[in-house]
Amino acid sequence: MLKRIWWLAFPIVGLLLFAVISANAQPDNASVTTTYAEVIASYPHDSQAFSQGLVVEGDTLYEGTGHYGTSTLRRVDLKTGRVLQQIPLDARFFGEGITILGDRIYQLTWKERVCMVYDKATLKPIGALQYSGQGWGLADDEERQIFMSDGSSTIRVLDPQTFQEIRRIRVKQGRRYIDQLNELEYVNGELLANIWYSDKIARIDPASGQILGWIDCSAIYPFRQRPSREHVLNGIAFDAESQKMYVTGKNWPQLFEIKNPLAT
Ligand code: DDQ
Ligand code: CA
Repeated sequence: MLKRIWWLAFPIVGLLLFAVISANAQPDNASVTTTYAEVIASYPHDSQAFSQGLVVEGDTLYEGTGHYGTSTLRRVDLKTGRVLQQIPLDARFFGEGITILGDRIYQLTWKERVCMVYDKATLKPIGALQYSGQGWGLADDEERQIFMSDGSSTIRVLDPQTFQEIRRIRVKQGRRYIDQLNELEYVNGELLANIWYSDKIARIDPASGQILGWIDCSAIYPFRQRPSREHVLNGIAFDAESQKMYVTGKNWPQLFEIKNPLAT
């Protein structure tokens, strides 16, 4: 009698295991939606600019550009694309992401582990901060946190004064890590990151690191029209006042205003 009951345990344990495993393995696309970017307007953009960081305030763009020897920080008129002012970086530096917090502009360098700090009004360098590893994208929450990507699936949250790490965000879709996170923008409580060599923008929950959705920009400047495969989408800018969102890329001839899927 006891022996017969014992054999029953196998299918029961198996069934239980199956239930537990399938409950945990949430499908990668659970509640993750893709929005296709809709172009509202396009403006000229300096095709010499290897865009690495983009911030907008009204009709003024701030742009950081890359490559050794030609990296810059520039103030640009959004509508005409005209460069109003620019500061060259030290030739040893490969310029990366930028962000503006208060009256300071921060600009990362790719492998040089130096973040340049400038006075926003004059673009004069006023200091430098140190960090470890690579520097790719930069953004802030307009309060007390700086977000920094480095090409991995991890985003560092930094103290704006000291660049000390407060915490890390591990970016995941379901249980899959999403890496190659590049230029960043903080939009209405979400963190946006474009993915290197793809035309996609990830919408990230800064608290959990979970992907909330994707913005597919592949139709706005098709790959086949680009002179080089390095000319990737890289640059998201958001103007909180107008709720307008802009994107451009490395050496793209245009900057696009796209419909903001996160508009309030
Ligand atoms: N990153 O922006 C993705 C971080 C780096 C892009 C660098 C691509 C250009 C390669 C040129 C190498 C020159 C030493
Ligand atoms: Ca940005």
